[in-house]
Amino acid sequence: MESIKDLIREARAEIQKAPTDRALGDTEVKWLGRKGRLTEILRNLKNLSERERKAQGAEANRARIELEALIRDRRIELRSAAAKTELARERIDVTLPGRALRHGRMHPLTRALDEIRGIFEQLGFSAIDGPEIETEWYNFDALNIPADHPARDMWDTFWLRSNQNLKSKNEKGKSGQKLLLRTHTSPVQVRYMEKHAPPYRIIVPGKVYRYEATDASHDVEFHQVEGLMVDRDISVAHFKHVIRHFFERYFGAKKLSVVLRPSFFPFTEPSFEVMVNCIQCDAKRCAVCKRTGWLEVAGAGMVHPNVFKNAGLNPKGLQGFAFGFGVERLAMLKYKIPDIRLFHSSDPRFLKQF
Ligand code: FA5
Repeated sequence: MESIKDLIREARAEIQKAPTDRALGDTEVKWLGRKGRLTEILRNLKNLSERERKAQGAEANRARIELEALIRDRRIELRSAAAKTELARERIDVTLPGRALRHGRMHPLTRALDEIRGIFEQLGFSAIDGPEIETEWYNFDALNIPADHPARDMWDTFWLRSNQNLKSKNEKGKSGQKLLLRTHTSPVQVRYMEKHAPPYRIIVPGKVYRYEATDASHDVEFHQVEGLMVDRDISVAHFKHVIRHFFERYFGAKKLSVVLRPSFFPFTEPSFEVMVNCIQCDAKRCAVCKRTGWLEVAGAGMVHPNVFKNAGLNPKGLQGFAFGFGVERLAMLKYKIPDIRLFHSSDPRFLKQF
């Protein structure tokens, strides 16, 4: 039988040399495991004479206790060294410059819509909503644009396939009406007048859709703001004042010239195109105003009597103006944005400028 003293010496050296916790585990198994060398000695004690058994048994038990203690100490040593290495590796250098947080910001269109709403609210106009999925009646017929009228071509339309579920009273009993994505915010004029008694002073900011090719100033989905002011004696002079005040405030211009050019909309009579002097070049003639010194900013006119009738009102003694402008186009002018498609690009280089 090996001398227990030699064994202990050998085991002690191995324990001290174990480089890792895992290697120490192997050493522990090698000496104290079920088939370990010291375990073997303890197991063989029964084959010895009683005298030898007593002497060796006591020595082997002492050896076991000593090895267990050595292993425990070495394990603590190795684990704390490993933890130190880990901590050093994970050390955070608090003096390194931090990464700047990117702040979210308002989309330029949201800003434009908020500003527009704010200016009109100060003039006593209330902002009203309407549905984006509209019936043929509200988008066209009620606005004095009957089917087959060539004026329908002014608005290239996205028609929807489903013609179901149009039985509500609002649809004037016209169930089976064709549905479409509204091409302008004007249908809300009729929807509002049906439910409220005059006088009116509303704006309708909202999304509209047109089935047309896109380019730098045309999109298939854009925003309009409709305006409607109706009472017994509202005239073109009132309109001119309101619209000039609005554009002066929106563009931050001290004095803006507004010119109404004759135009045609089936739902207004007379109808105008609203022109303002170019805020970009101050009439010095630039590419934005196509060297005319004027910008076309809205369509407008005096509400046609047929529109009052279609909303269930008696047009006698009622008069007022309506207008509609494109929000993207106004924001493009104000912030010098060269292409309308940038609004939907989600490009952070564009968005972070606002
Ligand atoms: C209309 O939509 C009329 N409903 C406006 C109106 C309201 C007239 C009330 C009279 C009374 P128009 O199709 O011109 O009109 O469009 C109005 C504005 O929407 C235009 O001046 C323009 O600024 C904007 N717009 C029109 N088409 C597009 C497009 N494809 N992309 C972006 N903006 C557009």
